[in-house]
Amino acid sequence: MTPWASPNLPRLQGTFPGKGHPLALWQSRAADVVPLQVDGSAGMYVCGITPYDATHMGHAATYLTFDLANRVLRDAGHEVRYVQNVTDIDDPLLERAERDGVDWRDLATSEIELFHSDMAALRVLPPDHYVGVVETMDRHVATIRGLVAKGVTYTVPTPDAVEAGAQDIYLDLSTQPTFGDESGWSREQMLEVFADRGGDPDRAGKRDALDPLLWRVERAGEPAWDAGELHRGRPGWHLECTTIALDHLGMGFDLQGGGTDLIFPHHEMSAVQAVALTGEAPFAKAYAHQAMVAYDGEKMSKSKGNLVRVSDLCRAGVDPMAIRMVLLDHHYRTEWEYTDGMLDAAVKRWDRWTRALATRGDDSAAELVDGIRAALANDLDSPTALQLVDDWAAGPDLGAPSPHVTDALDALLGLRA
Ligand code: 5CA
Ligand code: ZN
Repeated sequence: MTPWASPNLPRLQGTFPGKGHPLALWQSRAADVVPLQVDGSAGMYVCGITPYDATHMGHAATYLTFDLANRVLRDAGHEVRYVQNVTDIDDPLLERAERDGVDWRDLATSEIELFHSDMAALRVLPPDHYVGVVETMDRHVATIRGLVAKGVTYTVPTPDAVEAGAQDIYLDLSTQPTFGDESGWSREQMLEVFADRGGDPDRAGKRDALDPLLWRVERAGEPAWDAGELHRGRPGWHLECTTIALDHLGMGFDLQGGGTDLIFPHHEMSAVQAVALTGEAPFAKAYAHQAMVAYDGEKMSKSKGNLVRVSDLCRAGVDPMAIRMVLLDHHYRTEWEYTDGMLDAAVKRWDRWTRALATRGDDSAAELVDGIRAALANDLDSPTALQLVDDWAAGPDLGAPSPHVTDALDALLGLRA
């Protein structure tokens, strides 16, 4: 798929001395903030949307977090290979299309377009490889074939299959000693959320309640694709991210990202499937997860409907840079609840900054940029970075514009008037 158009990304190396610091991120396994061990170019995989409703502030927070990571890595001198998927076939999309009486393909197409305009408005750098599941179905089938050939799968009787005798395929987790390494969760923790997050712990015929679905054979009225001896069907959710990350980055890529609701099962299963297929580990060398953004006392979610949509705010005339500032003002590892007052405060803050950029001069630009670089490299501490800009903006008026600070705010924070 073609992603949204890229905003301009000013290069700071020519203007400011040195370059950005190496990015360090909190790793729950190490219980510490750890520098990424990037060797040359950096590979980053961020789980993309399931396009059945519009981008809300929670999604936007997640994509902005990895936009910051992308900007910090580039400013540190790395080329970034950024990969993002689009879950353009999955149960939630089919269910919403059915509920609304629309074709699931049309729903996906219109929501993907809306997502693109939201990302472009927020000045998020697009991925280099932006990959839908439907357009790469052969690759997902190839992954399953590879797993079947390894002898780590089994089939489960599927009486409601369209084709008599066709059976759903599962991964046998008892063959995978690395299962659990990504999340570090106990079996009890896993079982507690599995059903709520797309799993099917009670499916009759499974060897273990947690075994992930790899291939769902065709049911009446559901879309399905040819897969030869596997029978027509469609992949289980986690499989797409295994396949797409391996195809574009290979094992041992630098960073996988998403919201904390993806820690388990999604990232755990994507990783264990890749290990099962390749016999190598790890899948991703590091992970980062955006804490959930709430609204009206609950996690903001498309399924619950308690949403603040980016597109609605933009249509109401809100400056996307104010939206970006609201998001940047919260550290990615802290849960927070969106309130309307946050936008008003951000509009005023952005106004103070843009006035300072017109008259504050560039005399202390290098010092400011050093501070922003250090804050962002330290576990993407954007609230501290914003505070530094506040302090700078409150400084003496030198009666001259600040082109270097303007470029730095753009390159590092994605903020430009
Ligand atoms: N397509 C899958 C990933 S392969 C998916 O989770 N899609 S999604 O549309 O449901 O979510 C897109 C991204 O937004 C995910 O990384 C998810 O973790 C994140 N996300 C969803 N809700 C919130 C929220 N309330 N706060 C923060 N991030 C969220
Ligand atoms: Zn994913």
